[in-house]
Amino acid sequence: MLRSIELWRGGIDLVSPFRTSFGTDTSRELLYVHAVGDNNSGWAECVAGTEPNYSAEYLQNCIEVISRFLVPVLRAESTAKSFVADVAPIRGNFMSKACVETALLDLQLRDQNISLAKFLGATRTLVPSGVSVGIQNSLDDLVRVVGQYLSQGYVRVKLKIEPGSDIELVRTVRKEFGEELMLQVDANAAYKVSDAKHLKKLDDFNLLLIEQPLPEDDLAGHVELAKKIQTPVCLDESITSLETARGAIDLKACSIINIKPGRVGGYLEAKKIHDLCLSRDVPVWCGGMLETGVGRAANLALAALPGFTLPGDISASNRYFTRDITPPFELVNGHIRVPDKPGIGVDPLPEMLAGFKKIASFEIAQN
Ligand code: SMG
Ligand code: MG
Repeated sequence: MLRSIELWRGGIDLVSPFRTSFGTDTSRELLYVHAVGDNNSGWAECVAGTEPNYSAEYLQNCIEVISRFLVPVLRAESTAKSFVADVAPIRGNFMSKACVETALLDLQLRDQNISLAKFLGATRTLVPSGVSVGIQNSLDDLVRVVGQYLSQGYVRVKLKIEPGSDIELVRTVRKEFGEELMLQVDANAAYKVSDAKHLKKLDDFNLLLIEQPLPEDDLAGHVELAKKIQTPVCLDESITSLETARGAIDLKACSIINIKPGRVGGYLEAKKIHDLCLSRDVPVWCGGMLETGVGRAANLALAALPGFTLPGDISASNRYFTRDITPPFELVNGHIRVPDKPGIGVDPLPEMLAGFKKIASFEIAQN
């Protein structure tokens, strides 16, 4: 039985600034939802950023949505599945919904003594690890940073690009590290469909994919672009549900999908998108939102499913933080181990949680 929902707020510095086409992050504001039951409790991390730049959602707004609209639908017997059904009439707000859903799922799986990986249908115990490289100040810096990551064992590199900082970056990294390197780019919606001719220059570099070149609502633009370039188009921001995934595949707006549970309302929806993509031969991979160990643990469970045939953006803890909130996730030959303990399989370390503030606690009515 669910007894209460707590909201915990904190923050953590990144080891180095992370620059994308929409801005630079030097730290991560954090919101955890803690679902407290009779015998166990579940944890989840909200993936929303401080500002509405990756998507319309942002952290302060998630606190409002969770407190005002999501917690009130909860009952003592709520499960992740019943919660998803109960919040269906509430539009959007996928990151808020995902966070509450995941905390409930973690609680119920701990009660049932089942790991999230097992519950979702994982087929692997190790997940190949890619790394997302932010826009650097110079090509020399880029080569140095990529070289460092490769020496640590990352099996795939993603370069953030934006207009004015794109073809040369890819050319330089290809030249320096060779044809064998698994390489892809992410534009975070920074281009227009009229840039197709320019983006076609990327075709020379044998990239795995280009991620979210155009704005999230420009599906028609992605259809047109995908016809004009050879580099496979992958969607991230545009995919917010099973329905948008199906639409994008049917329309041929993309041939690969980045699945982020936080962006699609949670792990149950993420699993449905995975199943659809598997049945349609659309490769998927697990994205990242600079999560701490709480969010990373759950993503590892998802990335262990059979349709995740491309390495994702789940890097080791030390790529992000000097000290993670959970025991650190480490690279082992370019892979990260999938947690096998019940639920998400990790807890925030008490000494790290001590730096957080419990900003709200909601009692759930008991029948
Ligand atoms: O978690 O390693 C990570 C970050 C991966 O590049 C990454 N995420 O668009 O895919 C993406 C970005 C979104 C987050 S930018 C703050
Ligand atoms: Mg992306």
